[in-house]
Amino acid sequence: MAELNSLAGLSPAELEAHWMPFTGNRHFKSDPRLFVAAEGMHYTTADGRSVLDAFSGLWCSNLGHGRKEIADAVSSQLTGLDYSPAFQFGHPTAFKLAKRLADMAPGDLNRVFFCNSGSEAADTALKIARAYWRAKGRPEKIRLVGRAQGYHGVNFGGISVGGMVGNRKTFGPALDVDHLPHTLLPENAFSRGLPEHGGEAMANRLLDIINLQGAENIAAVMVEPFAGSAGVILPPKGYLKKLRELCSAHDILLIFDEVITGFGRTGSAFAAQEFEVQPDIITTAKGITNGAIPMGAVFASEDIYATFMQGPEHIPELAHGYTYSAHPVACAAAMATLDIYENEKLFDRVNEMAPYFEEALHSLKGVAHVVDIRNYGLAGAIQLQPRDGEPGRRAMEVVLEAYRRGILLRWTGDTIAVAPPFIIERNQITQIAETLRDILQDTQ
Ligand code: PXG
Repeated sequence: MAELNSLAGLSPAELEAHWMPFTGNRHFKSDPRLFVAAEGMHYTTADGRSVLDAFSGLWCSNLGHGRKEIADAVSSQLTGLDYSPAFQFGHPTAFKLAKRLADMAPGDLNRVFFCNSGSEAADTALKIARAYWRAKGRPEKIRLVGRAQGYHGVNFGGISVGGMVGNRKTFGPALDVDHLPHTLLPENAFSRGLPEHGGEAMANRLLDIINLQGAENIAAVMVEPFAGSAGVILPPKGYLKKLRELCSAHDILLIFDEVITGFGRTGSAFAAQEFEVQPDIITTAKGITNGAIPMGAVFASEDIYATFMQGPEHIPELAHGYTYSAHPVACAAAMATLDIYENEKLFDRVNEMAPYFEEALHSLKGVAHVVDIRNYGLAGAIQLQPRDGEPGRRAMEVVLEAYRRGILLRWTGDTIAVAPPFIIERNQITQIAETLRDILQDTQ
């Protein structure tokens, strides 16, 4: 009976039927971890335990869970206008949301293209970048530049530009992309906030790629302002500014993938604002609807949009879009989400809590296995020494033990990532750090 309970009544056949994403299916199904409810900062597991969400689901539930305002908005949208064709017809909430997002975005990134996920946002942005140069009469500018350890989702453009080799190598030929080196430098270990060393030098590596391929062939550079999935790899001071400078000097579009950094994670609406660097395109998803309904959005500059607005007016200027682009229900969820960010001043709250979060994470310096700690805003990572011959195992064990002790974290390689909802309280931050300290001390 107890076992049935902890499986939420699922039969073995039901457990088997679901091919889970980015999960060791056999490992998971031998000891499932099931959530059956969520409210505020906590999940409830199938065996009735309360688990503190220290990862905002998967970097998306920035407002915490069970927000009634979002549920109400979704519900009334569903009964009012459940679906409206995405092509050739529109519905008002899409336009209202786009304007509201444009007002939040840095500089003149005023044109918003909707999709349903971060992966779709990435591929949309890459296609816009290539089509932009073609529309400008420079069709040879098609090459794309990414960065080692970058993550831009799982579609073909994203895995090509992305620099997580494990996500690409089993899928055959990807696009032919050049990659900048990542910015995780040993001399920056245990930096608080942006690291001091290597910013300009790492950005200047773009010159090697330009020399190799010719700027006249390069459409865009795509990076995350800080790399999230790879374990919160921060840009050293000056790095993003230098990248911007080089891209501008060589007529290369700069795309920021803000799927994680967008909507307040850094303490500003977008990392572009926080780091004072203006990209040409921003991709977003996740926090745009608090994770409650799938949605992504790509922000393009006035120049990019204007460049497309030529040719016969009845012909689509961009041959791209999804059945569920600007889905009415997602738009309603996003509007309600933006209301909450605003009404509860939650980006300010990130700034308020960030120093405390930083202090708590860095208090783990010197604890067994810890070789680096990184943080910015309400994002942090604790990197462990891998166990000999078993890379990734130690961090996995720590995260699974944390789950048993009532805290949801995430591991990537041997790094433990922390990214709590913005409503987290100080005592909960302390609870995360102290639980990790205890577990690390007990871990082989
Ligand atoms: N770009 C970035 C920067 C991301 O972080 C995506 C694109 C893809 O988004 P979708 O919605 O297609 O999954 C992401 C997703 C982790 C983790 O553990 C990170 C992501 C997803 C799941 C887990 O850090 N990022």
